[in-house]
Parts: sequence; C-alpha cells; structure tokens
Amino acid sequence: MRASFIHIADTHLGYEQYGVRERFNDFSRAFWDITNEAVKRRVDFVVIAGDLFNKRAIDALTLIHAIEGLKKLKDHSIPVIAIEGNHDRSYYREGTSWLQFLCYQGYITLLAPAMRDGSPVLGAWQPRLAQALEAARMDEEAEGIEYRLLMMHTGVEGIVPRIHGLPSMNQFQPLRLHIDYLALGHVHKPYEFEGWMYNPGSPETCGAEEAAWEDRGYYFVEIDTNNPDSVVDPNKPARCHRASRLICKRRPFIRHELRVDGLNEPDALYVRLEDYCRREGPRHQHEEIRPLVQVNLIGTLNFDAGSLDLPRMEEMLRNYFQPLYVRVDNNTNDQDYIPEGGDIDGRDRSVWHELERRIFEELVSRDNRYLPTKEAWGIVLASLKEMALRKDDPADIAQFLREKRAELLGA
Ligand SMILES: [Mn+2]
Repeated sequence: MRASFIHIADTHLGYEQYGVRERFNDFSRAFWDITNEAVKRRVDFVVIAGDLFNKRAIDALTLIHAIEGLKKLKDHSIPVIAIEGNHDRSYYREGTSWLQFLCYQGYITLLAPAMRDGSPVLGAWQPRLAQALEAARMDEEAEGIEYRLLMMHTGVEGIVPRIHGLPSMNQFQPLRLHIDYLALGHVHKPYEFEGWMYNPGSPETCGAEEAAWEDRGYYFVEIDTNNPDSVVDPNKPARCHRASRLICKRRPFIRHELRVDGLNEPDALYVRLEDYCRREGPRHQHEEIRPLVQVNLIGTLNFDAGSLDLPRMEEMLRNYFQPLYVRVDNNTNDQDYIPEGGDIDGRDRSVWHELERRIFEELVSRDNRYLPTKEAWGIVLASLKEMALRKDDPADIAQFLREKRAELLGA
C-alpha cells in the first residue's frame, strides 16, 4: 500500500490576536497555505488533530474561511478526517459543534467520542485504548489493514513546562505496538519521537512565547508498506513512512526581552531600546509581510515604573520595524507590594532595597539561630540575591555564604 497525507493541528481559525483584524486573516492564510499544499502534493487525505477553530462559538466569517480551505480539498477529492480539540469542542450537554456541522455538510469526517446520556464515555484511557486496539487487530488483519493512524488532541508531559496534566511518555508506550503514526495536537511547540509520535505545532503564532518555535508547521507523510525503503529516511527511526515537517507561511513575530536592571532613569532605558532597534530594525524593514513586534521589559527597575513612557517606546519600535502591530509589556518586578503596617510604601521603587532588607530580616528572625544577628543576615540575603541576579559563579556565591556563616554563627 502506498499513500500520503498531511497532518495539521491547532490552526485556531478565527483568532483575532491583539484585536488586530489582519491577524484574523493571518490564521486563515496559514490554513489555506496548507490546504493549497495538500492539493499541490496530491495527498490522499488530510488529518486535523484538534483546534481547527479558536473557540466554540465562531462567527460566520470564520466558518466561511474554514469552508474556503476545506472546499478546495473536497473539490480535489481529498478527504479530511478531524477530531475536536479543547478549543472547538461543543459542551457535551449543549449539542452540536461547528465541526459537527462541517461533518454533516460533507467537508470533514469527524471522529467523535462515544456518548451515553449526554456525557462522553471515558475510561482510564491508556490501558483500555491499547487493549481495544489489540482486540481489533485480528479483524483488521482479516480486512487487509496495513497501516494504523491514531489522532489525539493531547501531548507528552514536559514538552512545555507551563502545560501540566498531560500523559507521560511511559503512558503512551503501550500504543506503540498497535500504531504506525500517532497524530498529536494541543501543544503548540513541534516535536516528534521514535518515528511514530508526531506533533506539528501551531501554524500561526497564538502567543508571543510561540515565536521562539520557528519550525512549527505541518507534516507531509509518505507511506509505503510494501517497499518501506523507498520512503523511509535512513537517518530517522520509522517503520514504513517518511514524515517531513514543513513550515507554512506565517507572519514574522519578533520578540525581545529588554533587561532594565541597573538603569537609573527612563532615558537610559530608551537608549538601550534604541540600540536594539538600530541593530534589528533594518533587517525587518523591507520584509514582504510586516512583522509583529513584542518587547518584554524584565528585571528590577531602579525608578518608578509610572514614569516609563510606553507609547514613546512603541513609537520608536514602529519607526524602526514598520510593524503590523507593536506592544511593549512591562513585566518588571513586584510593582504593587505594600507591607503590612510598615512605614515604607512599596509602590515607591526608590525604597525597595530598604524594604527588601527588612523583609529578609523578618524572615530570618523567625529562626532563633539567626535572631541575634538578624540585621546582618538581612544584608547577607540581599547580597546573595544580587549575586544570583548578576549570574555570579555559583561556587563564589557558596563561598560567600560559607564565610558569612562562619562569621555570624561561628560555625
Ligand atoms: Mn491549540
């Protein structure tokens, strides 16, 4: 058996990022780029591993855009098989999703979970799923089935630390015997394992953190069960397919972290930002597609954040990058700390160091060993923090602590 298919996930059609209309169109364009590619490559089918839409309640234009891509596939007799994702699934008690509508209209085949009394029938998924696949094996073989693809809108724990509660790699392993290609979605960072687990990532950039994962896109997969050598990449583990990850067209997304530590006035920060603009801006000014630019201010400010002129900074970025959209986010430290009953106002940054020292002092004084020398320990802790922020050698930091211990505890 020879076949080829395209695997996509997390297209998030209908997402009007930052409230910018053109971003809505970008998500559709990325999807159309892939459906055009599917036609060009004459694949036998397309699989969508969830989150075709950004949300359950899409508007008419989103539906029109989805159909525009799907109709092209239908006109070329390329079947589309989809599952729902966490973003586009209907509420189980609320009936019909837009994916079900697309299914009734003949644009996609929707693989839906079994329902009983209005609720999905769920079991402990791993063992049961592997057992069910095992049980079906005989029948499948009698029917001449040579290749098995499983779609799941979930990912492997630990790929993106922020996303918790996903199955571990070990929990996926029982499926390995029964599946040739596991088409995953959900995690927007692309990854693949052991020649059978594949996650293409999000074709467009749904959040600034995704900008770093430049190799996101979709998979083009060629299968040959009779003569695997004709397709298999000798440098990659795979049984009888070759999965190539392709990057689709999308808008450039430029993200920069600007450290503010050690800057004593807003002008110093503007100078640092302008240095960055001079360095990076010219590379993007003549880009065919105007980029998105997001600058993240991080670190501890030595002055009141209220005196930062964010519009001025955005204007500077606009001049150098000619972007579609720009934003500067102030994520500098703890802006609103107000101590209980203290005479220091935490909203005033100029007193932060004094405030910090007092908090350290209070914390160490809860331990009687440190109580007699709490003032000195407050200063030691503040110094340790400074050294860590400066990224001093850990050995030096440890040595400093040892010396202070000896000095203050006589140990
Ligand atoms: Mn998603």
